[in-house]
Amino acid sequence: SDIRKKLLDAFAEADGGFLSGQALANLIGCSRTAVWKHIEGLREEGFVVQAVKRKGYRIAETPTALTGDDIRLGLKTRFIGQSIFYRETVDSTQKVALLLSQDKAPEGTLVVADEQTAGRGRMDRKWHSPKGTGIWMSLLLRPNIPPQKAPQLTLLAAVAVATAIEEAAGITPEIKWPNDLLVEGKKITGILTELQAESDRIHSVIIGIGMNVNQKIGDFPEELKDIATSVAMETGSEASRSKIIREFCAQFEKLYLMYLEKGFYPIKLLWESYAKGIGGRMRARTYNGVIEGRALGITDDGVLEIEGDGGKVHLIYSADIDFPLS
Ligand code: BTX
Repeated sequence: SDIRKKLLDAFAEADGGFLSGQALANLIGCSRTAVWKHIEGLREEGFVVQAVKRKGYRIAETPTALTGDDIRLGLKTRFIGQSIFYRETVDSTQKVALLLSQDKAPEGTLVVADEQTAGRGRMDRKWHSPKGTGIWMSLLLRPNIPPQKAPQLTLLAAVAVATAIEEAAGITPEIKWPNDLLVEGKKITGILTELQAESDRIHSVIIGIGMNVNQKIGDFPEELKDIATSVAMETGSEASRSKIIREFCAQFEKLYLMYLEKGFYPIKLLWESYAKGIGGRMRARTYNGVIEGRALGITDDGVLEIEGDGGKVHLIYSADIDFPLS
């Protein structure tokens, strides 16, 4: 609610310091009883709120489990993540976001779940989303751009995720075109962009992000052990999922506003600085067959260019990429 949000903003501003009940009531514009009720609500969510006579309240500890309010605590964006829809378990956050988008949810709405029972990747592949370990989220956007430019948003999201992991955890992932983030060749994040559009107009774009954060090797099923990794496996210590989500929201908003104002070019430059495999040989498995050759880079529209052995340059809009090739 609005009161809850203002309360969290006030605590974030106080940065672990005390705020009196009266000061909170004045700041928020509600009664002290309402403040007290919301503080009880925070406690039920797992926040440790200390109350000291004549000093007031302070947040001593945030919950270990992921909660919507924990994500909100200290989120400094204008609209990305300002409306958070958190659930412990969903089938897929993509599905929930689609329903919310049809229900007129505002741009920037973020659906976050602690667990997905039917998380999905591209082409109906499965996305392993076990409870309590990763970030499974979907972001709702309503950009005023032609539908064919929507894939640029996948690349933009990849840059935002890479930067967020860098800022929050101190490791630098590489981006594999178009939608994988890798560390030492292993997948740490996957991105799935889904579009609802007419021929010339976008209704909504839903960007799904699955990030492995606190899994240990034993948490992955056999078939993923050699190809997947997590933030904790790379850094050796557990990371705060809510902090990474806030960092992502801040990075995404900055890049998205820049994109809407200046177009794709600045995003392209950032994307290239994280990209892996450009300049080397790649194999692209597309709907229409396999193309092999040297990856030249991406166009200003985010399309991958591969120069075949005959010298012909192929434009790749959608494919699975293999490299390095042996
Ligand atoms: P993708 O099709 O590029 O990758 C899917 C493939 O990745 C799977 O076939 C499997 O080999 C591998 N994989 C599955 N789970 C994991 C995992 N946890 N870590 C590493 N590798 C894995 C990538 O699709 C896009 C994934 C988007 C997931 C998000 S989660 C929030 C949102 N909701 C939803 O249902 N999907 C998105």
